Amino acid sequence: MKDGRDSGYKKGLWFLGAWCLVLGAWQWALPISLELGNPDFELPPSNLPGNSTAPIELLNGNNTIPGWTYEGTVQYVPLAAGGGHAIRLGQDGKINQTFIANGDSMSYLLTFALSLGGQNCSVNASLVVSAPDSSSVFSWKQRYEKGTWESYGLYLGSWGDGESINLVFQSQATETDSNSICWPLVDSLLLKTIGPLTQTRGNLLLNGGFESGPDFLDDSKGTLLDPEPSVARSALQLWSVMGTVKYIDSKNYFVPQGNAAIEIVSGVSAGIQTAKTLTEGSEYSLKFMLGDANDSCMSNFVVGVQAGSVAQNFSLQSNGTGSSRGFSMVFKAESAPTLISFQSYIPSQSKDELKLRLQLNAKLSARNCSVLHAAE
Ligand SMILES: [Ca+2]
Repeated sequence: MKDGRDSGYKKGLWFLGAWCLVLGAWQWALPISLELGNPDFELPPSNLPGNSTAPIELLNGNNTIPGWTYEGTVQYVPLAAGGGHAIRLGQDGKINQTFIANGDSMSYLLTFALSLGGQNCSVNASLVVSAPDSSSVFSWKQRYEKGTWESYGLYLGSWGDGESINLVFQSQATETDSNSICWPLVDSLLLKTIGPLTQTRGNLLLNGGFESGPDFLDDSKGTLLDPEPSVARSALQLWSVMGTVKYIDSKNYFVPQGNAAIEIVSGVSAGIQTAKTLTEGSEYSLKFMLGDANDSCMSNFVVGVQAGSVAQNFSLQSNGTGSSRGFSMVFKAESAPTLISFQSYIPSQSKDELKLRLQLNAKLSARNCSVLHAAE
């Protein structure tokens, strides 16, 4: 009974905490979705009826596709029944679209669906997504199934109001024999802007609830975030990314608190890190929540947490039913900005742990300060 009451009490606090964080995010960093032209490629090329079931139509220079211009080998690809259409970027394939930046000091975050690799090819071409001052390469990774769709999030840049921004997708292959290459498929673009983040009440960490990040596609399997060493250029605002982590939403996943969380797969080297200037010699407490992914995996999972010079492993006994638990760690600030990181723990023997997932929400406060501890 006591556990039940405690659990209800905790849920109430989590809810209140989440409400404060979300309110803070809305107040200071209004996210805006921007409309790109034909972002899902469902408006067909000019010489192709929309209901075409032809396997592949080559965009050959005699037609146009609404919203986009293209060069090289670009194919308009019908997907499985009811799955709509996508673009395949073949040899030297490139599509681009120009949009006008709206508002100063906004971060532009892009989410898109990408399918890399195929069953019958020895070489997988990569995809390069670029905008003024930014260029990101997406390559097939061994741990993902070839030819399946994944959604990726990335930081495109930050520009002045009214600037003309050229968004470019192009294929990149190191091999010259194009017959042995599988080319990338692209679909479902979502563009979003976020203003500068401001500290929310009771939490010294900016974006500690991971509410500010790229958008999620409908029925999202989570948005993958590739390694990004710079907090200023990270799609997960103000957190650098080590390895590849997954950004998940509460609509499609169990999330310990708020609308979004970071999922770290156990056994794969990955994590996130931020930095905060604190008062030297003062004690701080870092509170965070860990939750399992509600995927029926029963095991003990471990995350390595570091705040300044204090490093500690925390473990959560998961019953695979979407449970979560709050943890905290006390540390003393030093003169340099304090680095705070959460990293997957690599088990040396147990293979069972490879499948486990971990979700995080983090909060930092000065000790003995009267604040709402959502994770307490
Ligand atoms: Ca589509």
